[in-house]
Amino acid sequence: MSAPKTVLITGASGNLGRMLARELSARGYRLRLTDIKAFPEDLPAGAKFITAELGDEADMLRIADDCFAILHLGGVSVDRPFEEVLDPNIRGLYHIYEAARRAGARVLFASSNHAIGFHSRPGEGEPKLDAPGSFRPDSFYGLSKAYGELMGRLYWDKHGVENLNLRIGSCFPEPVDARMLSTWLSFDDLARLAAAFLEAPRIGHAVVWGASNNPASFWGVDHRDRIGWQPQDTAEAFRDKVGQIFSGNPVAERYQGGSYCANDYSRKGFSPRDAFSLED
Ligand code: 15L
Repeated sequence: MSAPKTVLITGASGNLGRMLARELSARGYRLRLTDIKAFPEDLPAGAKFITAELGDEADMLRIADDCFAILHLGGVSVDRPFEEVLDPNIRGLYHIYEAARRAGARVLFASSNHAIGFHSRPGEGEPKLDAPGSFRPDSFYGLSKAYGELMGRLYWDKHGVENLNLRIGSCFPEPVDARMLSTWLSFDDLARLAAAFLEAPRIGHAVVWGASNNPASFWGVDHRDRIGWQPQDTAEAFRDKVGQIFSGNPVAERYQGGSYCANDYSRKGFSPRDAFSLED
């Protein structure tokens, strides 16, 4: 039997990192976990934890040494001011890709719907947004995710570092509002995607929408066939519970990124009725 592959998970102490550590440990992977915060529970079998900052290049190169894959969940994961995003998400991302290049590792980048958040939500019968569509970041956080995806483009084209950019919608135990009937990604679907990513023979540079099998999804085609992933859960099961929970903000309700679009919004003249003039 061949030796287990070593997988590095950054941002391992967060909700998604802990869940993936448990799931991948159960699937027999040897895990290296890192975060700036201590791992808040018992380490799963076969896992080693190292406290480190993404902004520290030497640490990142050392931690990723010999890894087969990096699941990069680390960094700022919500809408924050530019200065807070800069070091972990911009400089840190470069360290992750340099580490992957030197280790010969593939990268699963936890991108976000906020890289495209200023696309309008499709109405009934209107076309959904396809993955090759344009970036329309809704925040400095979303902008850092667009940069991360383009970093993956560069490292594949120039260095052959394979990468999958998962544009996560809303990955929580359950949807909590009407928007998440479109954007929800279940923990189980994410775990199945991570396993498929690790097993796929060839990925290249791929972009996949991180949402469960939601009929109300905003999103269309992507590269999921490259890893043979099909989500099995659906937000529709929660429609009765959350289908009437709206933000009350017209900017948030118009765009895919929701409240991230409305935060700090200062464009003059917005009214839901003239929204079409805002497309360009
Ligand atoms: C994200 O990118 C965030 O990490 C998460 O906290 C949610 O805000 C999610 O997007 C979302 O759009 O629902």
